[in-house]
Amino acid sequence: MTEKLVLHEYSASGNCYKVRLTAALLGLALERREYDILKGETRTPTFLAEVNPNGRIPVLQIGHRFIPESNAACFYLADGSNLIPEARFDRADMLRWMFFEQYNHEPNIATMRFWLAYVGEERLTEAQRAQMPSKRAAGEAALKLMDEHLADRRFFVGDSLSLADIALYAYTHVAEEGGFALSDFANVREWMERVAQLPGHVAMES
Ligand SMILES: N[C@@H](CCC(=O)N[C@@H](CS)C(=O)NCC(=O)O)C(=O)O
Repeated sequence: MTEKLVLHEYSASGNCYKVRLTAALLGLALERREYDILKGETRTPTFLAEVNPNGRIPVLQIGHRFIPESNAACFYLADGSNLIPEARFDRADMLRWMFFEQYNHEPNIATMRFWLAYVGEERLTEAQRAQMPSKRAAGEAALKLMDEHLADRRFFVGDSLSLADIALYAYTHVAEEGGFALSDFANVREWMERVAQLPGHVAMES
């Protein structure tokens, strides 16, 4: 890649970690720019006008162009690499898990983690508190589905690491910070260990 890659991020965010992990596994250099989302730094007029009108990180900057949405940013970095399966079915299956991550997993597991570990339970609004039981149940259902899928597989798609694993690993490996017990999900725990052992793997706080 010839253009400079800049990651606009909040380093404790799993969505941002997905992009850093993808880049690390591919040996790509990223310049990092930190924003404090607890202080609304992605909601300033400048950020909205120049980086992402949706007011969120991560955003991958490629030269003068910007790709918001973590999974799209990972796809940009990995396009043409072995993190994207060659077989047509497997590529679609990889996308299936990445959409599952965004719809069934991240809105429950990541949100619970953010509320409990970063905002603090005592500072949640009544509306947020009221959503906690349903988010907990939906997060547990997502983990159970993953655990069942991994019963006879090493990785989510085919027999090697793909972006599906990276997308799901990011918030699963810190799910306990959101109050989710991983002790019941042995297959998930073994898969997380497999991902953590990969050459080039970087930890979230790196
Ligand atoms: N679907 C988006 C979600 C992005 C997102 O929710 N980012 C959060 C941090 S993980 C954020 O920027 N929050 C700050 C805000 O909404 O003001 C993705 O996968 O990148």
